[in-house]
Amino acid sequence: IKQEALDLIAEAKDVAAMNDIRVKYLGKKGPIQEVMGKMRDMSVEEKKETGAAVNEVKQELAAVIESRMAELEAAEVEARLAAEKIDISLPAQARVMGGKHPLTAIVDESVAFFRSMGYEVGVGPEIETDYYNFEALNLPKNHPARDMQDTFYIDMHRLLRTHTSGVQSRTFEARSMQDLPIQILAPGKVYRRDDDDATHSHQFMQLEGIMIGRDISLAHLKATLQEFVHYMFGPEREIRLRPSYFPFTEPSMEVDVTCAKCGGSGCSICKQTGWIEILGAGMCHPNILTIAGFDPEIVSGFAFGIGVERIAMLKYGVEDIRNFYVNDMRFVTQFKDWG
Ligand code: FA5
Repeated sequence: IKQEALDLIAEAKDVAAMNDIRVKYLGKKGPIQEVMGKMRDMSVEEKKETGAAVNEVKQELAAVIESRMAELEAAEVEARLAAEKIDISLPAQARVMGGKHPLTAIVDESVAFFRSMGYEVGVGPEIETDYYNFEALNLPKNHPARDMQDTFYIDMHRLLRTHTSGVQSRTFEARSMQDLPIQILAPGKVYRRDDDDATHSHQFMQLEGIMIGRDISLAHLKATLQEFVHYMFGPEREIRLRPSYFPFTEPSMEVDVTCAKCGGSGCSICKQTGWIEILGAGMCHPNILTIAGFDPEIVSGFAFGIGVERIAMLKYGVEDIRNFYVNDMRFVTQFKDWG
């Protein structure tokens, strides 16, 4: 029995095999236990002799099994460690980093520019009241100019703001003569019931700029916008002010920038005019200042509303505004390193 067990032990390759051998030879149903069971019927003399022999075999086998088991266990741990070893020479897996959305990049750049000119950043709610979006901006109910911006109404008094100009009314109302000059830039989303096409979206972004103080003139407005355009598009780009109409500014104007593609000579992008419209602006209407409690004889100011998508389309050469909103990774990842 002993030799048979020792041969098997020598052959065993792993801890599991050794366990089987231990159970087979030293377990309750093993041959050693069987011999010990038979000892009951033996004479005292035989019992003594057999007992001593069986015990010796049992102890020897137990010792051999134990030491072989320890060896095999150590070998298995070693093998596991070798297999798990981290290879620090392997190249690291590159982490996929996100990037700024092009519209966020334009807003951030604009905020940096206007901050450098002394503007603070303001915000207004996207769900606006009829009062701040229209009435306080010189657009009483039934005013025909309300149709200029087709509105998503929530109920009789609340709507999704159609422009960021509500921030004008809120700002003027919250400030007084002691706060002059007031310079605010308010970026944000706006909503209109426009049909989506290559240049119109039912949800888009505007940057509202407001400056009021003493002796603020159209020259300040023009210089501010010219500087902004140079900062955004480069020093060779010119602007022109075209007369327009907004109920909250007088005079009102639309501002165009020279077309980058043709440099002003006319092409398909600028519909042969050489110019592209980017924003609406004007001098604050005396009624607006009066509604807000400022004396228009002493205080004057200007405001402008820039279309963020328009700027991004011109700057990055994007031909369809809807690209900004469909989250196609092939489109957005192009701007990853630009912001
Ligand atoms: C306004 O919204 C005025 N509140 C701007 C203003 C502010 C005038 C302060 C005077 C003083 P307008 O509707 O023209 O104006 O919109 C301003 C800009 O938003 C446009 O020049 C254009 O760039 C952009 N815009 C207008 N409608 C859309 C649209 N559906 N999709 C994308 N951009 C648009």
